[in-house]
Amino acid sequence: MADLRSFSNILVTGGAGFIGSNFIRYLFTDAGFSGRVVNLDALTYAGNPQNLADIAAQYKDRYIFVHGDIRDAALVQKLFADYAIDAVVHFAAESHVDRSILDPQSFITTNVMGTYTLLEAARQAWKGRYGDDAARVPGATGQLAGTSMLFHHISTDEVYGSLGEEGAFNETTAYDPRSPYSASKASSDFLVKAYGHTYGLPITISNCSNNYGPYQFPEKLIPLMILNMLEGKPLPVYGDGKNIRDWLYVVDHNAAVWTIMTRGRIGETYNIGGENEWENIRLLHRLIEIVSEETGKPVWQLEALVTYVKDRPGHDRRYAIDCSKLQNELGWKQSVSFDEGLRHTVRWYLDNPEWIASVRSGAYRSWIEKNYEHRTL
Ligand code: NAD
Ligand code: TDX
Repeated sequence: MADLRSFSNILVTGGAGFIGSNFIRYLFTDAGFSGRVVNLDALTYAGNPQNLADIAAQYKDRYIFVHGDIRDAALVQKLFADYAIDAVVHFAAESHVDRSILDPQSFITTNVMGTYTLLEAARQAWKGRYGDDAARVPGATGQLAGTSMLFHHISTDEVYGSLGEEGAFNETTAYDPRSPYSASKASSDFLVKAYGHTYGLPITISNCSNNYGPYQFPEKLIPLMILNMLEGKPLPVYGDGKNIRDWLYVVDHNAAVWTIMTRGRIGETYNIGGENEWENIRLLHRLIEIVSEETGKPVWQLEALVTYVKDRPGHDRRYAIDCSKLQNELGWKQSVSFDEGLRHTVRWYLDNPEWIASVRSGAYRSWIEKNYEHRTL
């Protein structure tokens, strides 16, 4: 299928985090992108510019890192002007559900206000270039033929709420966010949709299931469990361990994002998923087998670390994604099997002890110490 649009200067927000850094790597190494990337990241505890040290060295003229905040309107406006931004991929967010339960404020300011700040800067910078507000025909997409501007918003399946034993979320499922994190992401999705409808801003949105892979901060289930196994620490399973998540390898997520950016219909939402549902406890047993095979630690020794702890408040029971729209309309398919992806991820954490040491900064450790109570019975 032919690409509908191409870009010259892409503003990636949150490009020092897990998915964003993998996305920038994907742009330079797999996507055939020949333009310039501006990576705007505030370097919170989750942002690590080292994730892209090799890319920064290799693509000096085409990769620009800006240490700054998406809530800083003057900075964001200046970036649009200075770098003639024609596309935004908006990853920057507070992303961890447990943190949102303990301290929701930054989730609201970054995920909601930050998204608004970016949308407004895009609207002002692109005014008149995609069909300006006054001239726009109501109901039209707002994009003029031949223009390539695009605001792509990265969202999550968590906005749809929690499923029972059957069924899957599709793009028409009603929003029902249940944690401060998912409520803040839902709010940002609505703002993006509103800018599309009201101002004709050329937008697309993707809602993806749980990602895993290299560079994921070790607060999320898979890297936390891998590192705790390596260090002989307890493996905390929330509640009865039977909550279900759908898992997708991060590179497959990013390939889907690029597919939507280059070929997706303006104004549309696309769900992205792995068709790969796992109960947390079953996933942990599989991970234990892989870590055992890769390290020689006996399975029984790792199994002995499994510790059931108090459940996450409001813990969503099951997520599952119907991504047939993306598959049928745009021809996206995932390429990495779960077993392959998990093994690659385990090896990556084994091979990168310096990365682990660097993300385990004082700030991260003190957060865990302060909040560890939440994790124990
Ligand atoms: P992450 O926490 O690893 O990275 C977030 C990045 O955003 C960090 O580099 C951080 O420094 C930056 N950031 C935070 N606040 C900022 C601010 N105010 N200004 C500028 N930069 C800021 O998150 P992730 O897992 O890579 O998730 C990226 C996006 O994907 C998020 O929008 C998240 O909601 C979404 N998402 C994640 C998953 C998942 O499984 N991780 C699944 C679906 C959707
Ligand atoms: O120590 C743990 N023990 C445990 O049982 C942790 C950290 C998690 N869990 C459970 C909670 C969830 O059921 O494992 C599951 C996965 O937890 P997380 O890795 O925290 O992910 P989740 O809450 O599902 O949210 C993730 O996927 C959707 C990302 O963090 C979000 O950013 C994304 O939007």
